[in-house]
Amino acid sequence: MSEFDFPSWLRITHLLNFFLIGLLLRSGWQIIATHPRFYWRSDCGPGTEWIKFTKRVVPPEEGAYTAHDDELEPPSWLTLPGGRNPGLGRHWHGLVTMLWVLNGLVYVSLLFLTGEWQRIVPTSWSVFPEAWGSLKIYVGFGVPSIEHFTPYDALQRLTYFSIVFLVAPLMMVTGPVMSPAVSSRFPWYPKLFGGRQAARSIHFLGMVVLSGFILGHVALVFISHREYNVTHMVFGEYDPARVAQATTILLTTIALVVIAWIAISHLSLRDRRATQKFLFALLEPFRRLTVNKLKPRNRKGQAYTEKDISPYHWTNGRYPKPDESPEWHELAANDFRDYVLEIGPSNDPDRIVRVPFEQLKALPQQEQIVAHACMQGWTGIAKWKGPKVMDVMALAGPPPADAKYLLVTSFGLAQSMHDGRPLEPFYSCIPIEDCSEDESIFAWSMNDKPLPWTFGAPLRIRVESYVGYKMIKYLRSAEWIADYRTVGDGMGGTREDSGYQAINARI
Ligand SMILES: Nc1nc2c(c(=O)[nH]1)N[C@H]1C(S)=C(S)[C@@H](COP(=O)(O)O)O[C@H]1N2
Ligand SMILES: [Mo]
Repeated sequence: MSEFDFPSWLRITHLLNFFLIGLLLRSGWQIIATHPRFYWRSDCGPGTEWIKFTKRVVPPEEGAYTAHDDELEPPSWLTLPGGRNPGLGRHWHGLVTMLWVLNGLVYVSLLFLTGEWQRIVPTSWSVFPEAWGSLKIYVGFGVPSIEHFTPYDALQRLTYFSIVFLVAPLMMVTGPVMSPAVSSRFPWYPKLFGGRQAARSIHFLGMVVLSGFILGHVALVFISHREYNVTHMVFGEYDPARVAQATTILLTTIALVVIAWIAISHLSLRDRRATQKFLFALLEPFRRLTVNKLKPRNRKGQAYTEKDISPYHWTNGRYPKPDESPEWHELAANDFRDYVLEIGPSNDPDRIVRVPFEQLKALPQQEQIVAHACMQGWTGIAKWKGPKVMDVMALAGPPPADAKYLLVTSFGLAQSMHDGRPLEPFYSCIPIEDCSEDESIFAWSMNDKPLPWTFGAPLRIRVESYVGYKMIKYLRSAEWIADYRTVGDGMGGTREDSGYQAINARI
């Protein structure tokens, strides 16, 4: 009936695609659950969402309700891995993206190498009227007759072409906008899509189209010429004698894939630390080859201007409670005039250098209007000012020869821990190369005013190629260390220890 067969490479990449896309959707939904709101504007102001998946109302006062308070806890049958595990969801999304793109490249390359591309690439404008004809038949609950399927009918060809050559690439180009390393190196890139939130919304809409396609596609396999479809999918050829066998194999395969999707969620949760380490080890080489090479260029490119500054800026982490840090409150009572930044080594109090607030402000200052991106998905644009991290650290002398990371700690405790342990002081370890970036500063000013309490008073760190969880607020001390594995649980910071996130926060 047709010159096209269903070679084994086609059937294998198709099955792999089904398995992988399920993992992509499920880990994507996990990420959405951390900030179930979508915007076109980069402000993310409450009430400016065009769609949201939560009924919670955000009070207009910044900091009264944190993004962390807004997180949902999706079930493991629906998302990967389920629960409040955005860190693991993000690792999975990254890993599966790479596998899915690789599988897609194999599929598309073979499509062109074998000449089979004509099965899905329309070669005549008549595909539009013909597809319209098919659509009318389906809408009337009919099925186009079998002669049209050579091997696909016009509507199928048009749909498959759009999914493979339009929707999938759109997902691939909007995904990297979420990476602060990418968008601070190429500030023009998010603008191609109307900003980071618009790109995130487009990514979301692409997901909706893909999900709708999958549902319709699977349904039509069974509704429209089932015998023809199932034997092709399973055996590679139409064989009326083996329809029952093909149907059984197909349904069993679908059931096994669904079981595997859910099993992977449960396996990931059995030992979250092991999952975190396993996925980190697989992803880190890729990050080293790509995003690690990108240094921010916001300031030079003047990515944002005063008028872009967000009227509402989400927050995460609250200022210390009085009983958590009486010290911080004492300093706050006097507008932090007596604040000093302690520059380690913390194990040798005699060698700690105490830098008074005035001295920090007297160093050369750097100002930058930049987008802060939380790994949950929200952004806020603000103007930050302060001395460069390396200039401040130099006040205590050159870094020791074995210095590889800057350990920064804060006053008070984390707002919450992802694994239910008692609250710990918020800390982070930041590689020395990233501290040396042009835009890495200790900020004491936000939008031309001293840092408000909510946003980290009196001092916070900014590393513009990172998402938010590395940018410690309420800074108490900073010290060079040789190895982050010697601090806390040894994962690189509070969110890494108890939220299973990655020390490399460039995506
Ligand atoms: N001390 C402290 N610093 C912190 C946090 C925190 O919980 N405690 N949260 C981090 C996270 S996850 C983000 S996104 C940013 C949020 O910064 P903002 O509240 O100024 O918007 O702060 C980071 N720094
Ligand atoms: Mo965050």
